[in-house]
Amino acid sequence: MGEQIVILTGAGISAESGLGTFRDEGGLWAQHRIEDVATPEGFERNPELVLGFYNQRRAEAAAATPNAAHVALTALEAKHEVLIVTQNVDGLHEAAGAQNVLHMHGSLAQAMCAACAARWEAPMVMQVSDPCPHCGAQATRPDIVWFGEIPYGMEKIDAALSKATLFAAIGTSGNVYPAAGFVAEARRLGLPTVEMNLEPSAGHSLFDDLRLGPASETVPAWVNELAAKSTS
Ligand code: BV8
Repeated sequence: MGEQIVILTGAGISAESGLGTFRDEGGLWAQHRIEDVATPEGFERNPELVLGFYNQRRAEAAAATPNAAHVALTALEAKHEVLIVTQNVDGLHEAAGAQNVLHMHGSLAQAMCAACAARWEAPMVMQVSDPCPHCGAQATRPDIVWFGEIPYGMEKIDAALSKATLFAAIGTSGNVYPAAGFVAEARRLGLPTVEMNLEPSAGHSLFDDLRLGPASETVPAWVNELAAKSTS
């Protein structure tokens, strides 16, 4: 078997599939205040606004198709042990055929009940009046990790990093923790680290290898390089 690779992806890997990033020019945080749409307090204050924000993104994500970067990562799984830890809430890694994907910030495809914590497949359009299918409370929300909430899969991510041989970060600005801290953990473990991004991230100096350009170019090139190495 080849390498054991942990790959952190962010909004940049889905940009060429037409989905907005957060902090780029005209990005989602230019159109909405984080505290209004991506915090539990914002949901408490105005659930219609928040459900509307995620309904819009769910529709956009459903209409998007994986790009060459998502497809290239799926090809990696054939030769290497890969865990894709995505901060993204779209389903494009799965749509490209990736098997081992961990949505640490949740997923647009899932809904949950703020009253009983039950989870189910989200309808395309969520309404405040929707009753929870399990307890009947009108407390349904997107199964998304908002600021101040605990990301999913942290133990699994730590375990994967501790036995990894390579860490890569693709299309993430490195602003949001704990995801932005994974590269420091990888270095502490002595792993080689590579970043693929349109611009250097906030943590770029922690990466051994920085490949600038659109993910649809840098990711297939990186995957081909790994393939060439593992056959030599
Ligand atoms: C937690 C919801 C405790 C889902 C999101 C002060 C200091 C340090 C930390 C904190 C602090 N104050 C508060 C915190 C904690 C806080 C945090 O980090 N705040 C930041 C802003 C300072 N974090 C939290 O609250 C987290 N929870 O800490 O709990 C804890 C900690 C550890 C263990 C247990 C408990 C919860 C964070 C999750 C919040 N939810 N969103 C949604 O609506 O989508 S975060 C949001 O930002 C998204 O999830 C997104 O994934 C994430 C990161 O954004 P990026 O993916 O990086 O996207 P961005 O636009 O920023 O960058 C795009 C990149 O792509 C750029 O680099 C660009 O150049 C590049 N790009 C663009 N086009 C392309 C491209 N690259 C390649 N090709 C292209 N074509």
